[in-house]
Amino acid sequence: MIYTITLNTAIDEVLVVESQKKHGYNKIIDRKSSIGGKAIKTNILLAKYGIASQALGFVGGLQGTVYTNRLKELGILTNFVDSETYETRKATILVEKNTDGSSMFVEKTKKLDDKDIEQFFSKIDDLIENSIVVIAGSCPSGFTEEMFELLLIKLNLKNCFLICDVCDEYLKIAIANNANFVKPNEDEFKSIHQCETIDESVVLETLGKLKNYAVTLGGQGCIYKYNDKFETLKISPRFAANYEIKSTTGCGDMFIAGLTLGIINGKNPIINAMIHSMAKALEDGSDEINLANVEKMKEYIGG
Ligand code: TA6
Repeated sequence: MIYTITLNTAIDEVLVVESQKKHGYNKIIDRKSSIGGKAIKTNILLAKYGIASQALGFVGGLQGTVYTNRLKELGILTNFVDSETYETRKATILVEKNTDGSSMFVEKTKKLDDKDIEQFFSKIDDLIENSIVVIAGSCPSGFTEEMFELLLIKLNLKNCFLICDVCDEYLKIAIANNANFVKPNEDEFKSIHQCETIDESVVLETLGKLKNYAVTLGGQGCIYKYNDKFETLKISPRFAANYEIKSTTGCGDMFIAGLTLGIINGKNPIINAMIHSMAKALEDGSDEINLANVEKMKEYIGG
């Protein structure tokens, strides 16, 4: 079984406008509701390929009920702690058609209580061993750095393959605990290593102790190491010339989802990560991907 842990769930309201008029009248030309939170995108992608997975983490409030029901409709097994104090957040994602930029506004989280934490760790103790586990996204209030480290230690002791898409102190904890794969983007990398530009030497210097990792560089591609292969993978400028990039929000999540798929089916995980991430950029929704576009992305990787 593949497990994902989305500690901080959210429902994303995606608003599409021509281009944002600050302090002005903005006509919404499209809106959609996406399933937010980071690790959950792995469940969503695997479900599209008919691969079973289980989603853990925290939900709460009315949004939490909606969140869980939508996942069940997708055939995803959910095993969240349903908190009485914490609430699944609402995020608003503003997509501007005339740029490939999108802006995200994410609610502050309410606090988990001790009962929630206890329930969560007993699920981890009872459920998971010898599995691939994707942990991605922020931690809600009440889930401390110490708890995050305890989670990694427990999963390591259970012989799990840990894929972590986290940032700041949590990224440092994932590196210190030898996560099997980490994926900082440019900002997240710079949050743990001050540098002007990210090149292979600073990546090796910062992440070199890990066996597998990728630093994603948006439309430029990524610098990765996987199974002792270290290289830079570029995205050809022909990609943006041939396709309308609608929204890059969620591309990092889909990178992790594609990587997990590649590990499961034994096909190059990093290429899988890239082509699914690129295909997601062609959609407005933060959880959206058209599988018919995925293979077409391959020709744009490299020169
Ligand atoms: O990366 C996109 C996204 O996962 C959105 O779906 C939105 O829910 C947000 O980021 C959640 O990120 P966070 O780090 O707050 O868990």
